[in-house]
Amino acid sequence: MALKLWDLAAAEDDRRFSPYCWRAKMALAHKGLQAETVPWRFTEQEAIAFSGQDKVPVLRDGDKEIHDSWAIACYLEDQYPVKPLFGSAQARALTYVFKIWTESTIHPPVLRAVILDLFAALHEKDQAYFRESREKRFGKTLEEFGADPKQAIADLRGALLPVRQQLVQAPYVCGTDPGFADYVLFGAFQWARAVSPQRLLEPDDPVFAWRERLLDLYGGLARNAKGYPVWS
Ligand SMILES: N[C@@H](CCC(=O)N[C@@H](CS)C(=O)NCC(=O)O)C(=O)O
Repeated sequence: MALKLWDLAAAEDDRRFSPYCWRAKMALAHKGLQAETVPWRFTEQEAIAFSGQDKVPVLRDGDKEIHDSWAIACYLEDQYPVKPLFGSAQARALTYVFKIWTESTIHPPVLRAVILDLFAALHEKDQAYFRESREKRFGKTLEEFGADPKQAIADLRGALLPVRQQLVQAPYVCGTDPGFADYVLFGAFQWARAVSPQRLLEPDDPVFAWRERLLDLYGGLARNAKGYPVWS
């Protein structure tokens, strides 16, 4: 297979929890492309050293190497123009803003809600690295960072307001059809679902119904992936 994606895995090879890798997998499926996914752990730096950096997703397409989920989306859009992920130059620019918003406003409360479950789900060879690198980043212990999942979930639900306003008038963030902005936000939910039974959304939330639609796309690619059932 020409396409290969290095994809973050937890203790089990098939528990894939990176929000950035989920974006890339949904984008590949959107384009109708099949990729072999390679389970990768934080401490397997040498396996992706060929990319010249230390993070996943990394995509190999024939003799090309692309890393960073945004770069992968742009590469797929330009290389495989069928079924656009953005649709226009303006939409690409606005999706970039949405990606930054998601990472700065949505990722933090999701991580606060699930971090202790995530830590428990990691491969044991990754646990010391994860604890040390994240505690340095947060300036507190994992236990302190994840001490109030209830508040984190309340913060997340509040932060989703602009998306919720859109989802009462259209099935997707991108309107009538899903696009890369949907996959960017959905990655955050797959991150949580892969490692934690926390109930992030209530069934009467329009974001819940949107997540159901995303879970069902492409033959249930995301729903069939190892993770906790979403509550209904
Ligand atoms: N901006 C990058 C971020 C990628 C990223 O942070 N990936 C994480 C996994 S979720 C990673 O590989 N981290 C390696 C590490 O922390 O050492 C993207 O959008 O792809």
